Amino acid sequence: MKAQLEAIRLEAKDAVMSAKDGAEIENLRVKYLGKKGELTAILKQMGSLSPEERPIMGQLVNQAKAEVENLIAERSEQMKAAALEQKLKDETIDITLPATEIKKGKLHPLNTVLNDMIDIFTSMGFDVVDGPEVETDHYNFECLNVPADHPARDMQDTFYLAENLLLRTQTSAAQIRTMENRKPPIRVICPGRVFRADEVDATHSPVFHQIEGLVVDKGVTMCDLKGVLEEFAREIYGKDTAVKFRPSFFPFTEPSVEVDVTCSECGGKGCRVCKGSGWIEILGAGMVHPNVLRSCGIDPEEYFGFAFGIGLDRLTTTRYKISDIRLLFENDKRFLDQF
Ligand code: 2NL
Repeated sequence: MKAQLEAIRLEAKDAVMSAKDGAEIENLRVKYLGKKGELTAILKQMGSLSPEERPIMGQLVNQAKAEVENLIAERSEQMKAAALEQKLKDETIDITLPATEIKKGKLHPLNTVLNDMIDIFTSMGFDVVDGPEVETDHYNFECLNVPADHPARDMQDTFYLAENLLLRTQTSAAQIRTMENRKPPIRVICPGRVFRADEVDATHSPVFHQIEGLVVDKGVTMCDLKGVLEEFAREIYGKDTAVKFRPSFFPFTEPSVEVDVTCSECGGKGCRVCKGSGWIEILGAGMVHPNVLRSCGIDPEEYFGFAFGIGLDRLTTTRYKISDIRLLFENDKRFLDQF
């Protein structure tokens, strides 16, 4: 019986140590330790032994059972550890693989050009101010020396919301408020959306964008206006850009000018873009009309100012050679992805 036990013990040990998975281990547990298992069977045979042999044999069987149990536990642990190892190996991330591309958004071309302009003017000491898109007749026209019977009102084909309430036709009102609320020296630019009842075509839109600027201080002259606007034009169009000031008229400035730069398409030779003239008009400007200063509580005997208005949409279409202003507002992703 002893020899039989020893054979079972060795066989069990071998079998457990070479078991390959949990199911096999479980089968072995049943085979050797189960109710009908081989070691249990030996215990049952003990009736045939002498009373002296019985306890010795019982101890041996129990030792063998304990040993097989320990082996099973040990082998299970080993297999769990090996499985974990394998799992970690299988799930390793290869960090040398190229990453999936993250799609970054980008600025609308109008905002790119606007940001450039803000950089240029803030570097010259201007603040950026903001205002509402719905204005009163008073701030949009009256304060700007455009009384009710002025022909400029007809020219602007304004969107009225009520008798004295309208969509602003220029961003000047924000600057009027700045003059009311701040003491000179004043240096501000005011970018924003403006509205006119224009017929839509390749160069006109009822919604467009403007950047107005205003400087008010003692001793400000037309030379300051020229210096600031020449510097601006050269920053935007390049160092060699020629800048031309032509006399013009605006109700809110006197004298008034329109400013042209050498056509960036043909370099001044004349082409389709500049309609053969070699020049492109980029802005209107002038010395702030004394009536405008007075309407904001600034004494025109003591202070002078200059102001300008720049169309952002035109600047953007010429910079990027965009043939139709409507492309800026349709927001077709295929178009916008090009910038
Ligand atoms: C243009 C050019 C201009 C102004 C806007 C302005 C603002 C204040 C006082 C005086 Cl608060 N003027 N703005 C001046 C000259 C021209 O715009 O082409 N407009 C249609």
